[in-house]
Amino acid sequence: MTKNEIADRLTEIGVLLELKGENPFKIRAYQSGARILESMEDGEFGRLMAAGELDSVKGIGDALAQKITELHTTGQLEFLIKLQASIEPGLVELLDIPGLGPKKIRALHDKLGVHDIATLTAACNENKVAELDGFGPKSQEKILTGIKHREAYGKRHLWWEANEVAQPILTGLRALPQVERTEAAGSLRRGMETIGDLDFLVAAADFAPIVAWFVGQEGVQEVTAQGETKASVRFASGLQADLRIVPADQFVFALHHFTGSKDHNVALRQRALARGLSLSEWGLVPAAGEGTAKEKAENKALRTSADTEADLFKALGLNFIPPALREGLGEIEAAEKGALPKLVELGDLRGAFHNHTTASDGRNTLAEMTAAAAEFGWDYLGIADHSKASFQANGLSEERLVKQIEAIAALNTAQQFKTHIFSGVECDILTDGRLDYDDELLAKLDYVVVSVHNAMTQDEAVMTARIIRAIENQHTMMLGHLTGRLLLRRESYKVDATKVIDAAIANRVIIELNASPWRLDMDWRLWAKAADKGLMCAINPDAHETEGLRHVAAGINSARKGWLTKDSILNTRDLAGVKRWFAERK
Ligand code: DGT
Ligand code: CA
Ligand code: CA
Ligand code: ZN
Repeated sequence: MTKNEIADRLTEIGVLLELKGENPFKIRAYQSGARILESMEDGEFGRLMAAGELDSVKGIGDALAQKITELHTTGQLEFLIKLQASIEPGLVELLDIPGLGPKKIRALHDKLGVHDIATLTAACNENKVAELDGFGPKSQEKILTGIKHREAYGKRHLWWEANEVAQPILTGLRALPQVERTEAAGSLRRGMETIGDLDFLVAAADFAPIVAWFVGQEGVQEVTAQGETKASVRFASGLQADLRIVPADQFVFALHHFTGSKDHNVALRQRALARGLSLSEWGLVPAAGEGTAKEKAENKALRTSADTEADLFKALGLNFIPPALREGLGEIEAAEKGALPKLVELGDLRGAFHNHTTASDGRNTLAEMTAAAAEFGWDYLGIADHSKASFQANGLSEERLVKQIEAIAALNTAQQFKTHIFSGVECDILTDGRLDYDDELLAKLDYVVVSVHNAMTQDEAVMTARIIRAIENQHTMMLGHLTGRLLLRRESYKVDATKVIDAAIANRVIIELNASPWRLDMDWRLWAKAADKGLMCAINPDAHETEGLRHVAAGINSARKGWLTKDSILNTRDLAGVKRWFAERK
């Protein structure tokens, strides 16, 4: 870790200690340590570190020198990790609000019981902050404005919600006569679970009318930048969108560049350089010679032409790399060897498991959910309502679950729908890892999904053992939402994913890819390796209403980012195939 990064960590320690109300001398030691490092020259720092003489610097004592050394050599600091874990995440979030430092947050916490943004908002609305010593009506006002700003502008956005904004913009752009080609690029195109901003790319010769349309769209709250060939706008939700317009013969290069990711771009640019070529948003040109990349690219004679991204990749000796895989995680090496996977597609899904009905906390009945699945053309639909321990979700008692099994059997017999219904359950994993129903009842179901819904603050070892015990239950066929995270809203519970994955493989238990746009759990970053080891996946919408079945599309995004193929996803199999899988597992 570099000197300046270390200084940042020391500053962070100071802030966190202050947030905890620790001894002011201790706090000051970290603050001044950070300042000393910042003003030190890199060479001097390196020399002192190598000689082990950091503690000879005035203001850096033994303890601080040790921590700096640990950060420098390992890039981590045990002390900081523990400190971070010891503070409520809600309190740390409050630091983002302008005008609120650690001291003030401490006062709000101690005097008013404020521990996150919601409780702070409530305290302001009750005028309690205005009456507090050291605050006042003006600072209360400022805090409220800060909270509103943060909610509206400061955050990332769910892919699902960003895509709902993006699609009509694409449709609008395509309808303009000047627009020759257009695509959404950036993280949206790569299918990331959250989106910082939207990036639109247009090929055209006549720029002005397109820029005018873009900044004049309904819903634009502010035009944050406007030029001849580009513009940026902000919508009421806080989501921002960038537009760039390029000549048609640069479109593919610009599309590739602005699709990213940055890591992928850097790696691909290096590959180009190794072949004597320079790759940029303007084109692919010889690296040597006169002129900047842009000047060279403008010289058509030099630019390799490309009508599609496949041409671009081919010019670099690569197979086409789907945007989902462009994260700089080995995709270029695989493309070179012709070893890219044939990624799963939305059209591959034949049904889905883990869906709720009005029997627990869903908003549509069994028949309505089945009708919606039939309309999708799905061969089967799995119903997995909550179990009795999830009383807050109206979980089913034994009697009610037996009734549901009978109702599903009757619907299947009546053949009212083309879609077959599987009887499942989303059974709570109790705090010690036992399941919420006894074996006799679980045996009556087609399949059992097990999930954690309570005691989410258990420490990692306890939580991991709890989930593994549930996986080892002979009736368990799928594990629901591995970490319980809610994107942009709630952190994961602590669990050792590798151990759980290994246990699932050993017990032939599927881990779901919960496709709810708020979850996308298990995370795509874990899938490639897990599937390689033999883990099976099910893309489960966790639908609580008919509309929710559509969320499988978000799950497909993550599955693709996780390099998954049809073979490792149960719900790409046909009805007979799924029945066979269930039967073999029993
Ligand atoms: P986001 O918006 O935070 O969800 O993520 P992206 O990937 O959409 O990032 P954004 O909007 O900042 O930029 C779009 C793409 O443009 C990015 O994925 C790669 C490319 N790009 C942007 N800045 C750089 C850069 O400094 N270097 C390189 N190589 N590429 C960049
Ligand atoms: Ca972006
Ligand atoms: Ca952008
Ligand atoms: Zn659940």
